[in-house]
Amino acid sequence: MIEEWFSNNPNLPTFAGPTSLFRFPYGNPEGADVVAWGVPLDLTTTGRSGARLGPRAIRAASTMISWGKSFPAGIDFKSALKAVDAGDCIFDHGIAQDFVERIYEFADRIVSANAIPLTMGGDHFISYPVIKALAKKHGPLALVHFDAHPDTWPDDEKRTDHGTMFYHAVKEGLIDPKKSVQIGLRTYVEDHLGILCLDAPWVHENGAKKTYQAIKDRVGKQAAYLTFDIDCLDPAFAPGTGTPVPGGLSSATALEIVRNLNQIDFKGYDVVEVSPPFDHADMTALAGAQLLLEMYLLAIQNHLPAKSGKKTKGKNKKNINS
Ligand SMILES: [Mn+2]
Repeated sequence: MIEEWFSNNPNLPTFAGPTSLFRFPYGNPEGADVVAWGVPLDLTTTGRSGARLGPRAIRAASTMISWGKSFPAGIDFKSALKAVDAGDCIFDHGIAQDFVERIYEFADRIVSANAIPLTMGGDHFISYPVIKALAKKHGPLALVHFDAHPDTWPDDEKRTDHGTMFYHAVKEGLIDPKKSVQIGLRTYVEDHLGILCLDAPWVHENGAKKTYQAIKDRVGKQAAYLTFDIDCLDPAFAPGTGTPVPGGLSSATALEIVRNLNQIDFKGYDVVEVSPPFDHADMTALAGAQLLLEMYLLAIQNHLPAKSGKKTKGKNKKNINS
């Protein structure tokens, strides 16, 4: 029956059945802890397009890792939280000026439902309206930003693209640069706007452990947002992207860093810039899906203590009173 297709049935074939992210059931944000959703937009790319096909490819690739328990912690992630796939943000590609508001509305609905957005891009611009919706609730966010590019190139007020949206986000006070950090960069920008930059050579020299420790030191207890542009990975590991730059992180290094970002108060996560037309053997889509799984596991670690803490507190109170 249809519900079995979304269950943790070990006999569920990876090559057939539904392609929601991690085979989460489809559903609305209200009542969910984590909401996966896609933003199939690539209208602001400066290089090769195709990231509009990213959400579909990431979902399909995710069926390969949607079963069993997580590695290495052995978390039964399918039942740890209430997670849903809320589908894709819909906008009319013929009304380009409309899409910022459409993405913001979708993100705001997730945030208003007290759920954590787990977003699939789309080009990197899509992080901007999501951050805007989160900052409205939580104040300026610490940005943890994996990328080959700074995306803080200066821009004027009338335009934004996938290389300038964080310039606007800092200028608008959506991001707190003093608490923010960029990882894996290998393109030059004159001004990082006060954001700490651990560029790719720094990560290669210092390794994963010093990198995640530096990120945690930088962010502290600030409400944070994790965004992963897949081009942070070397093109050898992620060829399917619009603006690849040689000299990037390996999948192994990136996964180790992200896996160890527990104890950061992430309010949302995304993976962007997966462009299936330039991919081979689904390797970039699979890397994106694996990173989203690591982010979801972070959400479980961060969310569960709060949930069970509330329950315990309630129970204790009741016991004392009774
Ligand atoms: Mn990039």
